[in-house]
Amino acid sequence: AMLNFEKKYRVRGGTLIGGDLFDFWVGPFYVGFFGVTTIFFSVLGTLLIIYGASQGPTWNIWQINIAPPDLKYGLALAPLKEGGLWQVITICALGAFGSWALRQVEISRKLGMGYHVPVAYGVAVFAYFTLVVVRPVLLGAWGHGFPYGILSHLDWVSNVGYQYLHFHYNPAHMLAVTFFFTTTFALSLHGALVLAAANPGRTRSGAQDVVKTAEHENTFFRDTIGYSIGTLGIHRLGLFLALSAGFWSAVCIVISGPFWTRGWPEWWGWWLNLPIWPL
Ligand code: UQ2
Repeated sequence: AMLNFEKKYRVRGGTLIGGDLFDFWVGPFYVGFFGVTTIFFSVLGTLLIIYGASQGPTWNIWQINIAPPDLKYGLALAPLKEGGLWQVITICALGAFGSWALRQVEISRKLGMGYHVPVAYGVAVFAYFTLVVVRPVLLGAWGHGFPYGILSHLDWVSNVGYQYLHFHYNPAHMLAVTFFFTTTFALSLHGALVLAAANPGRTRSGAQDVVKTAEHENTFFRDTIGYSIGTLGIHRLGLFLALSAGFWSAVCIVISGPFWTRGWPEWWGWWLNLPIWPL
């Protein structure tokens, strides 16, 4: 069933491809050209993962693994059962993610909104793209991509980390981790503040109190730390922090190998090499 206010948002237009052809809804879902391509790539990719699992040694959900090609194949296409499946699944994943982003763009245009949502989503896709395409290409082999499997991708992260001795000394990794933590900190402050304003409890006379306003939210933070970033500001800050986390994650992995091949602790030698130290 459609809520009666929903009708007013079911407007024509805003499509990038296909004109009116796919400009319709199925139940609550907008379809569009990119809805069709999203379904196509998602279903094909999922079936290929299931086929890959059927060719492997186990159906144990934790142990299923679809590995990228051996390094000897370089940047060429590999035989299906020797990493070729991983290559096709990667194409399906990027096809689905790209389609999903463009579907967000079409819906944004249809509603006359900014492109903030597809841009934000695009940063997550960019981080994945960096991991499975940019870095492998820079290193000269698809075998540098990560394997698709629950435990196997964890092992990959651990092994690649140890390859650089102590990954936490990677300065871009430090920035990424700091942004991830700051994002959760900001969201916890924001979530708590909004819920606190919306759930005022009872007044001293015992009557149910009314919901508080943005002025109360500002006052809470001015009273506690002398500064309020504001109701619009907290959302700008949250978007910046979250996108920065994804961005520096991509940077920290793409520089590991293509830019720096030794242990990350050693990178900090630049500090000791400054010409400011007495003999
Ligand atoms: C705020 C505000 C909100 C908020 C929050 C703040 C009224 C509803 C959480 C407070 C946030 C500040 C002071 C920034 C903290 C900085 C970092 C890096 C975490 O002022 O406006 O709107 O939700």
